[in-house]
Amino acid sequence: MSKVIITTGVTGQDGSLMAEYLLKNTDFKIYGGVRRLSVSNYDNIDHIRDKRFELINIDLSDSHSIEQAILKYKPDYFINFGAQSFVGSSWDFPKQTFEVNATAVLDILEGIRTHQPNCRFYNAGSSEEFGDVITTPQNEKHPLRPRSPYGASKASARHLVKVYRESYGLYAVQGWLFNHEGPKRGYEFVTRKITAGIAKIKKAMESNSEIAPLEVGNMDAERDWSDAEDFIHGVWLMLNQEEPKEYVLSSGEVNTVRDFIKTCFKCAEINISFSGEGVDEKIFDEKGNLLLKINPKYYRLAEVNLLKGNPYRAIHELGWRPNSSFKDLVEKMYKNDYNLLK
Ligand code: NAP
Ligand code: G4F
Repeated sequence: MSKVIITTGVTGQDGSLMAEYLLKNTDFKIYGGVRRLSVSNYDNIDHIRDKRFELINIDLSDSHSIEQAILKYKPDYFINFGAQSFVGSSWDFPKQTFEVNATAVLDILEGIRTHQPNCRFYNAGSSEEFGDVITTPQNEKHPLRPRSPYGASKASARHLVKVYRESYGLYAVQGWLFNHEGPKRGYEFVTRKITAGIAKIKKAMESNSEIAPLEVGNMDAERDWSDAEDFIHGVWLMLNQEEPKEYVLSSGEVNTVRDFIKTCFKCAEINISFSGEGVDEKIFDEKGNLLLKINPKYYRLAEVNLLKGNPYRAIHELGWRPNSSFKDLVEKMYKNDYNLLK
C-alpha cells in the first residue's frame, strides 16, 4: 500500500509545488486540503491531472474539518502550508491570522497525537519569526523577535510544535524558510508585484499606450530571496530524517527591494534613472515617463528591515542546497509575467 499524505495550502505557491514534487518523486496518495471559497482559485493546480492527487475539504479555522481529515485519510505525513501568509494583512486581521497560523497548528497536532501518532508533521515556519534581528546572518539559534501579528503567530506555532515533539514524541518539525518566490507567487507580495508591474510597463511601452506606474512601499528593506522550487526538496528532506530536527533554508544572499526593482528593469531592457529620496523617490525612463513612485500605504506598521539566512546546517546535515541565483529568479518571474500578457 502506498503512503498517504495530506498537504494543506495546495492552491498556494508552496502547496502546489509540493503536490507536483510528490507526484514526481513518490508513489504516495496525496490529499490536497482546500477551503470553500465563493469563487475557486485553482490556477496553481488546474494542470495537475493524476488520480493520486485528490482535493479534500480542510478549513484551518475549523478544527472539526482537520480532525475529520486525519480520521478519514489516516495520513503518514501531514504538511501544513496553509496560512494567512501575507505579513501586511496580519495587522488588519490579527485574530484570523493567529487562528489560522497558530491555533490550527495546535488542532493538527492534537489530531495527530490522538488519532495518528506515527504521522510525520511539517509546519511552515518563517524567517519573520526572527523579526527585529540582532545578529546577521540568522541561523537556527537566533532568538524569536517577531514584529508583526504574522511573525508572532508563526513563533507561537513553533513553540507548540516543539512542545508536542518533546511531550508526546511526535515527529513534528517547523523549518525557518526565508523568502522564496516564483511564477506561482501571489500578486500582493513585493517580488510578483514588481515583475508583473514591470511586464505591464514593458507591454505599454511596446504598444505606445499609457504607462501605469508601479507603487511600492519601503525600497530599503533587505530580503534573502530564493526560488521556491529549491525549498520544496529541503522541506521533504526535513520530514525524512532519522530524528526530527529543524533547519533554516535560505540562499545566504541579501538584496534590497530597490535591487530587485533595478534587476527587473534590466531584464526588461528598460533604462531607468532615480530621483528624490524617501517618500519622494521616483523612477523614470529615458523619455521622462514616470515608472515607479512610493505610496506610503505600503509601509508596514513595524518593518523587518533585514533578513539574511545562514543555511550552513541544512547544507552540511541535510545535504540540501539552493540552485538558483537572485538574477535567475528575477528573470524567470519577469519572463513568466511578460509571457502571460501575450
Ligand atoms: P500562499 O501562496 O499565500 O498560500 C497560502 C495557502 O493557504 C493558500 O492555498 C490558501 O488557500 C491557504 N489558506 C489560507 N487560509 C486558509 C484556511 N483558513 N484554511 C485552509 N487553507 C487556507 O503561501 P506560500 O507562499 O505558498 O507559503 C506557504 C506557507 O509557508 C505559509 O504558511 C507561509 O506562511 C509560509 N512561508 C512562506 C514563505 C515564502 O516566502 N513563500 C516563507 C516562509 C514561510 P486559498 O487559496 O483558499 O486562500
Ligand atoms: O513580499 P513581502 O510582502 O514579503 P515578507 O513581508 O517578507 O513576507 C514573506 O516572506 C516571509 C518570510 O520572510 C513569509 F513568512 C511570508 O509568508 C511572506 O511570504 O515584503 C517584502 C518586503 C517588506 O519589507 C515590505 O515592506 O518588501 C517591502 N515592500 C516594499 N514595498 C513591499 C512593498 N511589500 C509588499 N508586499 N508590497 C509593496 O508594495
